[in-house]
Amino acid sequence: MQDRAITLGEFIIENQRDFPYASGELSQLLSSIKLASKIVTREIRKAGLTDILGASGVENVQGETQMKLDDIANDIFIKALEARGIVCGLASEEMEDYIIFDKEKHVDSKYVVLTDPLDGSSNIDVNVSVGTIFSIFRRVSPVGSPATLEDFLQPGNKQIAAGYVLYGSSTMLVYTTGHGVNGFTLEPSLGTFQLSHPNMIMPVDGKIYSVNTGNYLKFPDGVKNYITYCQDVDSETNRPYTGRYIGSLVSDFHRNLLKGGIYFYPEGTNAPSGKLRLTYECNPLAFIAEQAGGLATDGHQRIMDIQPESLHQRVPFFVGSTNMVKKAMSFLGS
Ligand code: P6P
Repeated sequence: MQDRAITLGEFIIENQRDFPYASGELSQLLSSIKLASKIVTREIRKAGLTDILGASGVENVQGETQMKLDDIANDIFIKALEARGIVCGLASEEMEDYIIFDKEKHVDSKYVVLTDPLDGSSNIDVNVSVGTIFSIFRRVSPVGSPATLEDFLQPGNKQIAAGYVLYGSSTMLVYTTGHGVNGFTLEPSLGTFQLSHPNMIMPVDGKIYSVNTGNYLKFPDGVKNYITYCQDVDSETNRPYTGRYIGSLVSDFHRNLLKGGIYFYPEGTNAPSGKLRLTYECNPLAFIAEQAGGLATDGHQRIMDIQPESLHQRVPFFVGSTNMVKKAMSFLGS
């Protein structure tokens, strides 16, 4: 009998003990994310043939141009998560406020989800890979009552699961429940995610740095000095490093997770607190990074120790190989 890779559903059941408050709840939750990611994959793979490329004509709460697929992906995740009765509310980059799912059907729901349903969507029109990022918390408000803002503003160290979907040359789902990181690749002919990257480990060192050097003049001196360090010639420390910046966070993060590297979006005069959002971009990727042996900080403190003050709060973000992030921090006075 030909061996086949274990499916995501089989993997979850085998590892159900890893998910607190178990009784199959993780499998239901991830199953809805699986379904949504397959539907998003279908929409993305034919985007050039349907009228879903380009801007939607509105701006999101960030004041950024919303792409048609941002809105479509957001709706897909809302419907998929609402269909299962275990999530009581959802916060998303595409919505100013969180939404509470129907109280009757979700009266016993224990979890909330925060997501960037389609990060890097401006790349869609030029056929560059994009991603979904998600973060899962156990609610802190009483079960049986509507979700509250407090449920969504928990520090990242309270996450019970987090992950991303990369819509790249293949569609991959990578997640953690705090017991390591595992990657699953969508087998399109079967429509199943199959374990392709078990126990993912981020190299503690790397030779790749990902930053938008177009903002160089706007960066603080410490960041400029670290970029110069990356570009200096020093064979003993494998420098100059290679610059790789796709402009799609999930893609840059995933490559650095596999090969080693650092991604950073620091504060600058163009973005006083950086660009990336703490709750649904930095926290979930920080959870993945740390579970894979990497590190994620705002340049000074662990991302997952930051107490969020608002849903769309931005923070400077340095994430990747531990030794590279620590080196960058040393240039920032940390
Ligand atoms: P910039 C996409 O909008 C995103 O949130 C990340 O995916 C990406 O890394 C970053 O912003 C790109 O921003 O300012 O370099 O174009």
